[in-house]
Amino acid sequence: MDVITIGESMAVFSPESSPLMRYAATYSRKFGGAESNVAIGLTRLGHEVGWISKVGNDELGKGLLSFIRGEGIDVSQVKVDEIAQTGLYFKEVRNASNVKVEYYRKGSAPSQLQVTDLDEQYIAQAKYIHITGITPALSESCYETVMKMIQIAKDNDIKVVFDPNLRKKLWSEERAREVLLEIASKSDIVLPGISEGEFMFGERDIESLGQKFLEHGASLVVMKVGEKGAYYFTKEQSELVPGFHVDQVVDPVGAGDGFAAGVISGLLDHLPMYQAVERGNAVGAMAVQIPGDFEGLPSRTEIHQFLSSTELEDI
Ligand code: KDG
Repeated sequence: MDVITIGESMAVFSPESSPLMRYAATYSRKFGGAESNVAIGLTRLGHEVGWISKVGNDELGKGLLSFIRGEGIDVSQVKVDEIAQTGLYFKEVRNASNVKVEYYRKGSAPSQLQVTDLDEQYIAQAKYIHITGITPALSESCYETVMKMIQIAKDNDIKVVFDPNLRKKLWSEERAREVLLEIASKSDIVLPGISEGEFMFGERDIESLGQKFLEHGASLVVMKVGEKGAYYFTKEQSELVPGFHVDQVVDPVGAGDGFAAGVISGLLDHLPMYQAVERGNAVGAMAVQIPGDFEGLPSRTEIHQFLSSTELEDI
């Protein structure tokens, strides 16, 4: 197993008959969830991934689980909760910088995850665990489960990759800051956006934020700076890896998950840091060109084609 992640996936409803949720009478139904998006991205790039979660004993939960299984992800650790339901969210994309998300997930099946749902032997097979700041926001038991998973990773010399994925609708700012800082201090690799860095450390200077994350405990920080690309920071060096030009951003939701999948894939392939981050940028750029949280995530062949076609354009 290359990567194991833990988190909630939901049914995603997007307005169809009007671009605005308040007027739409018909909606399309897709699936989404930051951690399963990353799992799908990694699997399409050829890696072996496990996803730990819960779904409700309902039709959307069944659909969701068989879809994720169908993508080739190991779902042997996904449990069915007999009482709590599968969560939903509604997503309205007006343009690249104006996306509205409304959640119907309070008390959902994944928010019932508990420490006892973790199988240490299963987690111990991974090379990396992937954690986001969404899962600990779902409930106190989810917070405890995430912290236990990090502890298991540490006990077994597994690297922890952390994407803060700040979701202010899910918890108070005070609690969010406290937990995101706590998890960052226990992570090897942190993948923040610049606004998340500012939220956590109260400043926006990229270089100094990178150093703050390193001092806080990470050995690698990769900070996303939108279409400009991403900076990586290690104790030895820091560098900007420029992003790819995208003609039209159709749906920005899931770009960060694509980025995470690309970077982790590059690390698994032992690419030099610049190329690993470039793979992250490329997956993110491909993800935003297709509607849906993960639909645009590329296969290994597609990412190679994308990278070689942009090299030709540069020449
Ligand atoms: O990063 C994309 C995710 O935000 C989306 O798929 C849904 O997991 C989700 C969330 O909690 O917003």
